[in-house]
Amino acid sequence: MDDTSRIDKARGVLFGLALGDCLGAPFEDKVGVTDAHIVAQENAGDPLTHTDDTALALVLSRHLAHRRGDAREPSDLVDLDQLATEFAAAWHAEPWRGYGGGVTKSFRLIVEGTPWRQAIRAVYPEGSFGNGGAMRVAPVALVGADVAQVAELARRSAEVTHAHEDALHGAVCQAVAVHAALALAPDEPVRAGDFVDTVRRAVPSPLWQDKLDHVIGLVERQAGPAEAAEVLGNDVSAPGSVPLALLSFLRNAGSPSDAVRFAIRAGGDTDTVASMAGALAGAHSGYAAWPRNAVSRLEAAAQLHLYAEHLA
Ligand code: R7I
Ligand code: MG
Ligand code: MG
Repeated sequence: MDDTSRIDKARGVLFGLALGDCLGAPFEDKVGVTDAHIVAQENAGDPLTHTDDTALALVLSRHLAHRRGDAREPSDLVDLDQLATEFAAAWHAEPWRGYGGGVTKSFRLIVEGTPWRQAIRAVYPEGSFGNGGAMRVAPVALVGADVAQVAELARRSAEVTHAHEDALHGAVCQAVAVHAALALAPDEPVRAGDFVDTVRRAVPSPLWQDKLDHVIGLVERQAGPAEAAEVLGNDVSAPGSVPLALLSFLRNAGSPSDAVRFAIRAGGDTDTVASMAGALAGAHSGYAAWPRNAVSRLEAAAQLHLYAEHLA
């Protein structure tokens, strides 16, 4: 792949992540949302404001961009102590971005000086199974050389806030899927069976295998958003949202705006599911496939361009 296509795809990922977050946020837990409602949001005149999903993806992008020069081993790209501090500082600077209840408490403890490993078990002793690790993970897919590296970086980026195995599987699932979508040419059809098999090998747990089987079944019977949410879930847990994002992409491959709209119409945690679906769709189709009017109004557009160029 030449440099121009790599940068276009990296922009596709980061702008898709941010656009899904911004467009999905106003529809959280709303029922009866139609494409017309979402299109009106896409075409509204005001700047598009993001939530915690994009805020923390920007922190992770900056972290990876800064560490690229020094990293001797690929795993050095994520410095756990430093990343935990950077995430907590981002929350502290903008606590109004819509953060989850558990991470809010952990971040406060970290800012006050509690070591992160202790802080992240203060609310949920087994660790949070929220989708926070998965929602922000896409940038690691831009820097990992292969599936094994992407999976390792995904786990490291997630474990500084989420200790529960399902949250870590969620981050790995999303990151490996973004990596697989980056490897396809924009005009190449996505073979859902092969695509899901690649992801499946990275998340060896009965719950995730079952979820991914359902994804294949829903693709085969061309399920709509309501049925998808019913079968896969659409909540703030990692297993209840990452598979729905993957399905939203697979059901609308080659048409990124439709992938985001599908995710929003599925309801529930719409900012996060649409953001993850947007990262996947952008990884496949590239930046040029996003509506120019909407991406130019993203609050963080300048930073997204910068990090996409750095990480590509
Ligand atoms: O995972 P996290 O960063 O949340 C991300 C979500 C996204 O939808 C964002 O857009 C934002 O709205 O929040 O934050 P956590 O607080 O770790 O987890 C999110 C939620 O998952 C928590 O507030 C709980 O409702 C739930 N949760 C749990 N509930 C019971 N027991 C997570 N872990 C547990 C648990 O162990
Ligand atoms: Mg959010
Ligand atoms: Mg959310």
